[in-house]
Amino acid sequence: MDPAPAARTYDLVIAANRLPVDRQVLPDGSTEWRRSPGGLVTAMESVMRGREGAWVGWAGEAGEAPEPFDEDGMHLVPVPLSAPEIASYYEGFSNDTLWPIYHDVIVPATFHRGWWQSYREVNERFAEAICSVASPGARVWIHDYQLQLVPALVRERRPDVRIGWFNHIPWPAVELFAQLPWREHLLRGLLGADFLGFQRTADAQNFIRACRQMLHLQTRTDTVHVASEDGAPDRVVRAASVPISIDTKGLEKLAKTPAVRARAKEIRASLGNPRTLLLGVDRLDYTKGIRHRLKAYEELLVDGAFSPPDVTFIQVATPSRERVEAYRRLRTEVETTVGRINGDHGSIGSPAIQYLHQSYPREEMAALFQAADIMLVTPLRDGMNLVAKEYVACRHDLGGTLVLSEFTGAAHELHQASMVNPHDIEGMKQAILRAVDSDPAERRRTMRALRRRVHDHDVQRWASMFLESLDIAPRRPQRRVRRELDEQTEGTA
Ligand code: ADQ
Repeated sequence: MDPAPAARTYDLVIAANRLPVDRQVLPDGSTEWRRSPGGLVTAMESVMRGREGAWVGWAGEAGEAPEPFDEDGMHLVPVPLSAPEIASYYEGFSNDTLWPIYHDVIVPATFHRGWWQSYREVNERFAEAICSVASPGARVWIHDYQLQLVPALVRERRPDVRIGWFNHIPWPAVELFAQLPWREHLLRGLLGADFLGFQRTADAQNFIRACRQMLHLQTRTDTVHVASEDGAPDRVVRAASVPISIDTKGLEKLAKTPAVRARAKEIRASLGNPRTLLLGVDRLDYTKGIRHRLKAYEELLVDGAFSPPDVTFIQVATPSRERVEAYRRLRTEVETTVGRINGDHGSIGSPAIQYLHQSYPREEMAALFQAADIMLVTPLRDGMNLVAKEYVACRHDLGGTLVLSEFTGAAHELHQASMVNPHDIEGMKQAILRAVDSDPAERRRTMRALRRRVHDHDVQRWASMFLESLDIAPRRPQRRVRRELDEQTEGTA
C-alpha cells in the first residue's frame, strides 16, 4: 500500500480565532462556505494573491471541525471547539476576562481558573494546527487577544518559522494588566514571536513596560531582550505600531455605484428628508460609548436645541456576544433609553431615533454612510475603529462631519475630525451642535484631508507593512546591545 501523501505545507500561515468563511444553508438543505465580508479577509486576500497561503481558525460551529479544504485559492484549516470551550475559552476568558481588562475595565473583568485552563488548551490546539501546515522557514501571522499563547507554543515546536502577532484591540496600562492572575504567562506567550504589531505606539509601549516591570526583562525603545533559558541564543522581540485600515478603494468604488447613491437618497427620503441626519454604527459593545452618545442626544432634544423630523438619528447596533451577561445588560439599557427618547420626543411617522439591531450587507452600510450628515464615533476605548475610516472612504462627495472619540486608535490618524471626550457629555453636545451648524466649505476641506489619510494608508498597505516588519525584525541582539547588556550584568554581579 502506498504511504499516505505528506500533508501540504505553506509559506504563509494566518491564524485567527475565526476562519474567513461562514457555512450557509441553502434552500435545498445543502450547505456551502461563503467568504465573510470582514476587512481582515480583504487585507489577507491582497497579501495571499500570488502566494500559497493557509488560514487556521474556528469554523463557527460547536463540535467536530470539518476537514481542511481549499476555498478561493486559500487552504483553510478548521480548529474544533466544543460547546463548553466556546463558553470558557471564547465567551469566558477572551470576552469576559481579557476584553474588559484590555479596554480600561469599563466593566469589571471576571476571573475563573477553569476558563484559563481552557484558553491554554485551545491555544495549544491552534499551535498544533499551525505547525502542521507551515513550510520550513514559513511566515506565521497570528491575530488578536484570543491567541496570545500561540507564538511561544509555535516557537517551541518550530524554531525555524518567523512568527508575528497583531493585536486588534488596545494594550492596557501596566496597572490594569497587572490584575490578570496569568499575566506572566500571557507575556511569555507573546514573547515567542519575532514581531508584535499594535494599533498605537502607546499600546506597544504599554506592552514593553509590562515586560520590564513584570518579567524584569531588559528593554530598549521598541524591543525586548529575551534571555535564553536552555542554552539557546538570546532573542530580541520588536513591538511597534502598525495601525490597521480598510479597503479604501474597494469601498469607495462601491459607494460610487448608482445603486448605493440611490439607496442613500431613499434612506433620507424615508425619514422625511431631515436637515441633519446623525448616524452611529457599532457592535453592541460597552466599549463603543453608545449610552454616552444617546445621553448627549437626549439632552439636546430636552434642551430644545433641535427636534425631529428636522434632525434625526439612526443608531445601528450590531448584535454581539449575546451570551455574555454584560452585553445582555447593555442591550436592555440601550433599548430602554431608545424607547424613552422616542416616547418623549418622537411623533407618528417621525421617531427621534431609528434603532436597528441587525447586520447589513456592505452596500447598505455604504448607503447609510453616504446618507448621514454627522457620523458619531464615540467609544470609551477602541483599538482602531474601522467605522470612522469607512465613513470617510464613502464620502467621495466631500460631505459629512466625523465626530470622533479621542480614545480610539483612529483619532491618532484622523486628526482633522471633530474630537470629543465621550465622558464629557457637555463637550459632546457642543461638538454635535457645531457639526449641525458647520460651514460647508470648511466641512469639505476637513473631509478632503481625512480622505487623503485613508487613501494613503489602506488595508493593503497595513498588511504589507506588517509583513515587512516581520521580515526585518531583528531576531538576535545586535552586537552593541549585547555588549551593553553584558556590561550591565557584570556591573550587577
Ligand atoms: P470591532 O470592535 O468589531 O473590531 P470596528 O473596527 O468598528 O470594531 O469594526 C466593525 C466592522 O463591522 C466595521 O467594518 C463595520 O462596518 C462593520 N459593521 C458594524 N455594524 C455592522 C452591521 N450592523 N452590519 C454590517 N456590518 C457592520 C476590532 C477592534 C477595533 C479594530 C478592529 C480591526 O475592537 O478597534 O478597529 O477590530 O482591527
